[in-house]
Amino acid sequence: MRIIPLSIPIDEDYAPIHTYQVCRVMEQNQNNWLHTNWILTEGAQRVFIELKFTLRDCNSLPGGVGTCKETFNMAMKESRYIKIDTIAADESFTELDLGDRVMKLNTEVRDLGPLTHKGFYLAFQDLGACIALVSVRVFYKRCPFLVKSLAEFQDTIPGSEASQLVEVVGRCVNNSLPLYEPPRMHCSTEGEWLVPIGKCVCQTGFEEINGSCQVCKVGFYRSLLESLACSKCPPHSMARQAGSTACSCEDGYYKIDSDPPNMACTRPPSAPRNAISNVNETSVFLEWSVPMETGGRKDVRYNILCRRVLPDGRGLEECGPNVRFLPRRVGLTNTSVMVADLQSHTNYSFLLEAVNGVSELAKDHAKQYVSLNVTTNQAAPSPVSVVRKGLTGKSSIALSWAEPDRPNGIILEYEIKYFEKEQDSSYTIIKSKETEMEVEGLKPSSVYIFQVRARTSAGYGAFSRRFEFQTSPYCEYTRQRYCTLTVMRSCAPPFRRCGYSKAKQDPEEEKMHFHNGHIKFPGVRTYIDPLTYEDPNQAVHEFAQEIDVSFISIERIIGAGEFGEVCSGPLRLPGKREIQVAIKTLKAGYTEQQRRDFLWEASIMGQFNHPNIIRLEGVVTKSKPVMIITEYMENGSLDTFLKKNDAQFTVIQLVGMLRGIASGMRYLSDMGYVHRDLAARNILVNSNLVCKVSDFGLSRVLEDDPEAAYTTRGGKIPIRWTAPEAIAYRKFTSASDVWSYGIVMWEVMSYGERPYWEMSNQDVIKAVEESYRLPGPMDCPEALYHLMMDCWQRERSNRPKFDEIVCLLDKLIRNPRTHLLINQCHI
Ligand code: ACK
Repeated sequence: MRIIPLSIPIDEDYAPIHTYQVCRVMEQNQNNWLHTNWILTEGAQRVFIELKFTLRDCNSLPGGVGTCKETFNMAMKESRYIKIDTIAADESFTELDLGDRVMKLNTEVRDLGPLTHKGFYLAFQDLGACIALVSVRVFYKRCPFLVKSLAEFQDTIPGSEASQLVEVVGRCVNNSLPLYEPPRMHCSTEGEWLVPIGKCVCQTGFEEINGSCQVCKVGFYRSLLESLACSKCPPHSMARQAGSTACSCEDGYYKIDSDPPNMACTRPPSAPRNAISNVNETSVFLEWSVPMETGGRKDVRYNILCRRVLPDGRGLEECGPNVRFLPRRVGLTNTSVMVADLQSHTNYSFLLEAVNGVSELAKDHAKQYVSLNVTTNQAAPSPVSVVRKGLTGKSSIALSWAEPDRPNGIILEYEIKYFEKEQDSSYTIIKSKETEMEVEGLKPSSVYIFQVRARTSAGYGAFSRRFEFQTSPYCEYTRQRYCTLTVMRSCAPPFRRCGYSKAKQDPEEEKMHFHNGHIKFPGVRTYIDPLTYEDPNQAVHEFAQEIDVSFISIERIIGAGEFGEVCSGPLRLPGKREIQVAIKTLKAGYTEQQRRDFLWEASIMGQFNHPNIIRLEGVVTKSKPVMIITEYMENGSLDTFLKKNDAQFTVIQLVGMLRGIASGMRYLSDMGYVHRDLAARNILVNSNLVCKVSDFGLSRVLEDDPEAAYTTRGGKIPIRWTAPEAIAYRKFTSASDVWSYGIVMWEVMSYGERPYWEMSNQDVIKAVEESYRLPGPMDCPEALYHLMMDCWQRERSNRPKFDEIVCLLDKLIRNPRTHLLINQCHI
């Protein structure tokens, strides 16, 4: 190609620029070519070509445009020429610009790839333009050598495609290694490192400082790849060399595999302290304090070695397998143990040893014991182990049994307890001096449970296990089964029990009947009003056990009571297993009257012992704050619990809850106690859905001084739950409790709905007076609503008694389809 320099262009600094020019705009059929030399690719598969050029505006040419062009072509050749692109100028120059000698320089970049040969030619084709090519720069991009996250990535040539990423695996620098996976980076066509994956970390014994791995100094260690830096050795350990991956324990100190590397080395504990024993017949309760020195560990456990002192100084013999340790003999976590079934009148020596996680390693560490010598007392007989059935009739069973294995004295008599199977809340006890007897007055074709225990001058032994025997069938079977209540009425006058039958006894045998845990005969146990005590403190201590505050830990606040916060936490009474309790506290600054009122509840609650009455564990009165400790009910109060679990229970589950409440109320009414504030909010629910009656605070005040109750606490009278006669003239009786129970039934069946909704108390009194009654809750079985309505009879003597309610609910639970007729449970 012939190159025609048109003029010598200059740059901004007026320096001449050498260019290749062509300008044959007036001549026809131009085809001028400019070729480069062969350009080596150096392995690049994609190259960039940057052109700088000027181009003359055809319109500005004197004498018309003619064949003038304003573009030129760029081509490349590996094996043959291929057009890369037609290049046009962003800016073209005119005559005027020429005169001013101002360059209107254009820059265009094109990329080229994939290249397959070692090199190529470039060529520029002019078809009749006026061009000056100032520069052609051919280059390719690389991702440069890089050290990142302790990994080296080599200088890398990008791939041939425009958006291709080339994955490069890095090499970990000295003394480092990949964490989880080898480190990787990606080289883009723009020569940039992108998307880092994985990383290297210094190997253990080294730490990263300024991008390289430096050895840990003496006294320091690094054991985990995940930790950043070397750490100082924990107490009682050392690292004698640089680059340590762990520290070794000083003499006399140890570590077990499960100890974390940053934990101090530890040693075995010293002996337990302040060991004491408490003998109860043939049981010994041992208690001690934690060792002075735990060895720096939290896993201190205790082992007991029990040895019997042989008579006449013949030495010691290990206690045999018959001795029981509660909760166990070795590995005790608490500082007490109950040792049971020792021999009576025998000397024992106990060694108490404290151990911890490193005791096994410290072979040469002399074991440290504390020793206790104990003499057991007279003991009750061991349980009767065999009870046999003899002659059996339709209403009698003959029994015989063997003397206990260890009578521990002369047997004075035996007690035989029996009840109809699955009716264990009501049982009968008879006594016999012989090892046999005939039990009479039983129901035909019925299964009975029998248990026997022996008594010596040391007291009763434990009952035998349960033995199950059945009576023979009865010819008038159907009538008997039809309604046990009819039979009961005729044969067992003092016992108002559904399905209960009385045994006829030998006059020799003394007989007592038990009704849900308390003796019913010869006299019915009744509730004693704490008011009958001159000194209220005496009443509290008569019925409530004083608990040392050190046995209680308050863990959280669960609510607010009338006198202070209600909390919960564990109670650890010596010799008893730990239980969760609720703790009612009396807030500071109380008056003497408030203290009495607060403890009053405990004096009442302490008299009750029934599975459906909240159990009092004891009181704390000797330290402050004064507390009432009761069993803990995981699900809190019934009304809140039901609201939280709307529509979550089956009818049978709800009836089961109601049955429990009725059973608790039956017990209270049998005790002669009128609750006066029975409502779902005063029922507590445990984790097994067992409902228990609570809140024994209000009744006393009303009983004591009705006027005062109405003036000072009038707002608290639970109008919606209270029977009309109790509202009108304070006639509080078990029958008014039954009315309240009907309201509780309604609350339960409607999952905690407020009785009479938002009606005012005045409107409720008026509506009830005018015979309005709450409607049946949604999905409430007809039979249950009937029962509620019966509880709300205006005439209180027409309301059912609690034992009838229990009986009816039992029937409903046994056969949900039963249409309940109260008459079936009348006595
Ligand atoms: O509805 P709750 O959770 O149940 O809130 C009240 C709160 O304390 C104030 O009385 C709860 N509460 C009371 N006695 C006990 C208990 N024995 N067990 C569990 N929670 C209790 C009650």
